[in-house]
This record gives sequence, structure tokens and C-alpha cells, in this order.
Amino acid sequence: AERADWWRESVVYQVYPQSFQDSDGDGVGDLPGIIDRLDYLRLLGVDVVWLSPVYPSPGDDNGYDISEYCDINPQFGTLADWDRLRDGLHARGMRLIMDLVVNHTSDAHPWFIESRASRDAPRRDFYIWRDSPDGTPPNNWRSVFSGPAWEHDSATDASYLHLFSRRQPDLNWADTRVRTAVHDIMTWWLDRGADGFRMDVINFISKDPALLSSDAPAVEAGDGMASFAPYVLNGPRVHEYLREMHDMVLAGRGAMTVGEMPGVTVEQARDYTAPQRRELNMVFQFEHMEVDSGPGGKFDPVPFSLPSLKRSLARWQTGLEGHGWNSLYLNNHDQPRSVSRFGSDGTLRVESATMLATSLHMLKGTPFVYQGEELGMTNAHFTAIEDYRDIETLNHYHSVVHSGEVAADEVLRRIGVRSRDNARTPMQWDASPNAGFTTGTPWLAANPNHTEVNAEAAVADPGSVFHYYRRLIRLRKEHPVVVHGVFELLLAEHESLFAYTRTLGHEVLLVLANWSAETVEVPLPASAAGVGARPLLGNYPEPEAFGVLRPFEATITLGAAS
Ligand code: TEU
Repeated sequence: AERADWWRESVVYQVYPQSFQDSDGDGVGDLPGIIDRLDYLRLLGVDVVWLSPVYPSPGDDNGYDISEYCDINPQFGTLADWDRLRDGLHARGMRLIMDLVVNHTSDAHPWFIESRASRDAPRRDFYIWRDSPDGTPPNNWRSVFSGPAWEHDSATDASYLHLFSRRQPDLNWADTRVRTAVHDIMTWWLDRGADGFRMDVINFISKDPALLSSDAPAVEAGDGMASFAPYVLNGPRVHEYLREMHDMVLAGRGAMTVGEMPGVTVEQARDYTAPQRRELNMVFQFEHMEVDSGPGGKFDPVPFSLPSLKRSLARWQTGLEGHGWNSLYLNNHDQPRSVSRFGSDGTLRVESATMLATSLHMLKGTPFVYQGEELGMTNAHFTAIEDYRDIETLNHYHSVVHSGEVAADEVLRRIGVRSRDNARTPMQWDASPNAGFTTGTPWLAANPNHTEVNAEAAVADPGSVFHYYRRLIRLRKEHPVVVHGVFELLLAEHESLFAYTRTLGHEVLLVLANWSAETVEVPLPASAAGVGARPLLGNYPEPEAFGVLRPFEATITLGAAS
């Protein structure tokens, strides 16, 4: 049977520090600002805070380019501030997990400065260098942020690999000194009181040397480059590295770990998350986040079909049952806001936001709430490229517009629905200028709808998205079936309804969610809810008679399994 590990019963809240709360008026969020909002998080009822990177960084990729791992970026504060945040969370019975970004460092990290200085530098092999006569890249791999994944460096007339920006050189995990250095960083934070880690693209860390020089087949026309994914993801030694990390650092610490793994399959995730394999507690998978992307990837948005999303979620629910553990998310700092993406950010914003939350939070796994999701915050709806800050967005815009492949206004439309900046606009605290996020000029414009969509209004309104999240989170505490019940999908092919049960012993939880803006008949017998079913929660004031769901209506009932 599943152990009662704390991370199985927790709800995690992701804080993107740059956009959460500014306390000194420089327009950028900081640690003292987060400390000022801990009572808000306690009221919401979340158990863990995942803090996106706050380490020293040039900010090329908003802190996911780290130049010093055991310190705090002065723009966010000091280590003393971090200690106060840790104590503030622990005093409220909450935990703190840090963002571990060790597939790559910043090019400003001392390791890289040494490595690039000379072919004989002691730490030359901390990174992945290849000779590149006349600067031609060793292969045709494309970086996630557009352009080649190799940067020629004149100092030693060689090229280094960077799967992300050219200022994010990939570490060479085959070098045991790199692994030891990462273990030391992790131990340093655990000793300081961190309760675990979210691990950035951790399934990218094992690169097969033989493949590093081979061209990936160029799968798309246009730039003649190709995705490195088949050659990098889930590489030959990744399980060895994670097992070693577990045994050298994590064993016995009671820490929570979640590995971010673009491209991971549920079969692979069974290995990554099976407790007896001593690797990770859970992974962030991306399958359900790609159902509305066409062949061109994230900036090729296509209408999504609910059955394909349900199939993906069900595959993970059943695939990990009895083997591993799921993370559950629809939002984070890399994804557009789910209420704009899958719901309606117009008149039915509250209904669709609470319906999406119900659909996700009643699944089996650990739910992650991204800052502002609990308010039903929406996409930014920027209109000009000058409004954006995200390197992924800006590089994509310039590379596609420059190539002439797609007209600039069409690129802007696609960026408008997919850009990561949609999730990075300032947290909306109140209706005052800049949403109460800063007294200065915010680094990224606040969404004008903060006058209606904000925490102050939401906390004061019992019918708000906020209080619905609070009730959902409380259900998880009150009913073990929510944590441990076995998932079963119903009405798999229904175009508008997401219906499933969770069963634990004699209890059955029935979740019905209407993902459409129309009223829908529910073609299920009342017996689907079990014997003597009673409503636990619904996102409309008065649940109607069983059998009909209003636009974006969701209901949760609990009955005795027949
Ligand atoms: O993201 C991994 C990643 O590939 C994402 O960038 C995502 O797949 C991409 O945005 C397309 O949707 C992690 C961090 O979450 C992200 O913020 C960083 O930019 C990236 O790694 C590099 O550290």
C-alpha cells in the first residue's frame, strides 16, 4: 500500500519571485515581499512553497541562468531574508522547496569563466566543448530558444553546447566532479533548512557522447536545424545519476523531489518515481500540455480536443497507479494561464477557473497551484512585441519574422496565446495601480483586469475562485479517497464532459466537469455516484438535479461503492 509520505498529501504553491510581491519599489518582486504574504498562503491552505530561482544570475532567462548556487541575488534580498522566509513558512506548518537548475549554469558562473579561458583549464570538462573549425556547429541541433544549440567561442576556437540560451552552457554530468559539486549544493540547502527540490529539465543531464556529434534528422523545413530531443532526453546514464544523487544527498532527509521532464513518457516515469528505485518522488510531464500544439510546437497553437486531453491524463493516472506518483498541474511560469487556454477569461471566467481546478485537484497525485491561478488570473493579451520580456518569446519572434516564414501579426497572435510572459505578469493583490505588486514601475506590465481580478476582492468574496480553491484543498485533507483513491475514467469519448471516479475501499468519489460553455446532459446513471451519494462541492451555488451540468459546471459527490 502507499506510504503516508507528506508530499503525497500536500498541495504545492509555486512562487515566481520576480512577479510575486515587491517590497522596495524597484519593480521586481523580492523575498521580504513574499514574507509579507505568508498569511495569505496559509489562508489558502497550501502546504508547500516551491520557490523559482532566487540565486545570483545575470537574468538572461529570469534566473534560470545561475552564476552562484549558494547565495541570494541581491535584487531578491539576502540569505538572512531567505532564513526569515524559511522560518516564516515552518512556523506556519508549511515547507519550502528550492528550484535546482543544474543541467546548465550561467556563462557568468566562475566554473564557466575558467572552463572557457583555456583548453587546459582544470574545469574545462565541466562543460561540453567540441572543435568547430571556422565556427561551424558540430551538429544541426536547435536550441529551445531558437538558433543553434552550439556557440563558438573564439578564446579557445571551440564551440560549447547550450540547449537553452547561449548564456546557459550545459554542464557535463559525465564528469564526476560536476556531480559532486551538485551534491554539495543540494546538501548545503538541505542543511540550511530547505525541504526538497524541483529539478529543472533533469532528464536532459545525460548526453550520449556518441550522439553529440551526430546530426538529428531535420524534421522541419525552414531553419534546417532539428530538435535535440531524441538525442538528449532520458539519456543513457540519467537513472544512474539520479540514484547516485538520492543515495549521496537525499536518503533519509525526508525531502520532496519533483523532476521537470519535458518529453518524458509514462513508462519512463514509472522508473523515475517508483519508490524502490530511489530516484525521485514525482515528475512534471508535458504530454497534457501539448494537446493544443501543432507540428510546429508550442508556437503553433491548434484547437484542443477534450478527449485527447482526458486520454493523456488517464494514461498517467492509470500508468503510475501502484508504481509511482503523479504531479498535477495546468499552470506554471512557462505555460499560458489555463483559464484563458482551456476555459473562458470573459463572462464565465470564475466558472471555468473553478471547473478546471476541480478537474485537476480531484485527480490522484500532488497538485501544484501557480501564483494567481487561485484568483483565476488570465493571459496578458499584450498587443506589441515591445510588451514582452521572455527570451523564448523574443528569440522566437525575431527568428521567425526574420526568416519571413510567418507574417509578424500572425506571429504576434500565436505568441499572444502561448508566451510564458502570460504567466509572469505581476501577481494581482488589489485594484490599486500595478495591482499592489509594486510602488515602482513593474518589470513587466500588470494586467489591466487587476481592478476586478485581485486577491483583496477574492478573499472578501465567499463565491470567489480563491475560496473555491480553499475548499478544494480542504477536501484533500478531509477525505483519504482524494489522496489514495484509484482513478477510473468515465465517458472517455465525450467531447465536453470530463467524468471520473476515485475509489478507496467502500467509498467512491464522482467528479463531473463540463469543459464547455453550453449546458450538457450527463449520460450517466445515478448509480455512477455510488449508493447514497452526497454532494461534497460544486462550483455553482446550488447543484442542479443529477444529470445536467450548466456551462463550466463541476460537481464532486461521495457515495458508497455498490
Ligand atoms: O523549462 C524547460 C522547458 O523546456 C521549458 O522552457 C518549456 O518546455 C518551454 O518553455 C516550452 O514551453 C525549464 C524552466 O521551467 C524554464 O523557465 C527555463 O527557461 C528552462 O528550463 C531553462 O532553464
